[in-house]
Amino acid sequence: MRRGATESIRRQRARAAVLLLALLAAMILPGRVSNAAGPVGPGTRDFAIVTGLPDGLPTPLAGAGAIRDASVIWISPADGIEQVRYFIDPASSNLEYGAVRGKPVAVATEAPFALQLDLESLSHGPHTLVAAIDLADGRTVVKTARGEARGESLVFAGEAAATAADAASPLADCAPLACSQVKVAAPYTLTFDSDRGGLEDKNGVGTGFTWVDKPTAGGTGYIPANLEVNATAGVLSITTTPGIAFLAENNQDNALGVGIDAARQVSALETRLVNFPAMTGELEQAGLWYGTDDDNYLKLVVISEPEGPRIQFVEERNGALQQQVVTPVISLAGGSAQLRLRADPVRLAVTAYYGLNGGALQEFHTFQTPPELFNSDSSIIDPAVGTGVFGGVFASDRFLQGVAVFQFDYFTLTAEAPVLRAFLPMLRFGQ
Ligand SMILES: [Ca+2]
Ligand SMILES: [Ca+2]
Repeated sequence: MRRGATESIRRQRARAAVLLLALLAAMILPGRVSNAAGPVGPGTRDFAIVTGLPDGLPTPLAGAGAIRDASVIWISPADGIEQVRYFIDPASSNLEYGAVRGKPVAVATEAPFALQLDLESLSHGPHTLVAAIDLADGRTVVKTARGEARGESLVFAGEAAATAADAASPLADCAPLACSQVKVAAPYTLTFDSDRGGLEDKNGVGTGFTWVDKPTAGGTGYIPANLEVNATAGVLSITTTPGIAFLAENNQDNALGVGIDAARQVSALETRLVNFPAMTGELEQAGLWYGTDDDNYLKLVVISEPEGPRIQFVEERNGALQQQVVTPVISLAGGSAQLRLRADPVRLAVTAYYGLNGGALQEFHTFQTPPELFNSDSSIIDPAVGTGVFGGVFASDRFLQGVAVFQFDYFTLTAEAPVLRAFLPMLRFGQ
């Protein structure tokens, strides 16, 4: 009995030690903390494509290893979902519309919104599975998973591997500025009513931005002739080109930004668009971007879709669509849209907010994002710049015949100290 009791205590101690190690690991590896904590609060709940056997626990698809013929996939949680449209290898032109266009391979209209994949119909090789989750409140959330079909199974190896092209040169091209000017200290406020130095507009007036994301497709991406600081009105006007960063396009012009100390602070980027041009449904768009390059970024935009304008929040990861969410059609009758991105390096999460026509800012959606968006990969950081993460404003007319002019009232970068949530369970453990 005594021996048994001692072993029981030993086992408890061993378990406690394992728990302590797990907690320490969670503190060292912020990704674990974020995954364990997950998105919290109303409006930030997120969906995942999951799989499992009918009587088993659901596993997120990316971590599932393989789907075999007995497996189905579904969406978790099911609350608030009206229907799920599943696509396999959709054309990127269909993904560019916030709610996803084209003919789905299946539409699930009842919880748990499941799909039984016909694995034998898939050719050997890589495939992209896309779930367009239409919510009862009119939003559509889009989630993707990439797998490799091998006969009777579909193997999900996690995320798409970074391509060689993604491995940026460690030496940044900061022209026309010096690399030491790129990273800015928060708070950083541009109201466009004076010359703030940095990148100049067509009249030689400084916009205050210090970085242009260089398009992978070529060129500098900096077209000062399309930029104008109107100091009287206090706005920055960007005249568009059709270029965009979306997937393999990588030809966005004038993606203006600043260098951000993304690892050490919760960074909030904010802007307000005013005096909208005619929105003609050709995917004209303008808003905020945040990321490392044109294949690894988030954008939060007002986008003109055929049904009307919407707010769209997108994550592109390694050149592929990772996730996106759009609002129902909105009214811009009041003539302004406020956009905010809040990037949290501890939770590895970015939350989007928007406010319309002078109304209050409301929380839109939170994406879990990779550590690379928080300067985890020092190999791509030029020490002269001191960050590999940037963010700012951009605009594109996309499919419009002609140009659009978008006006930005301000841009701000503010910072808060990150909250180390991992300490909370540590304190409870010690009691
Ligand atoms: Ca202003
Ligand atoms: Ca891209």
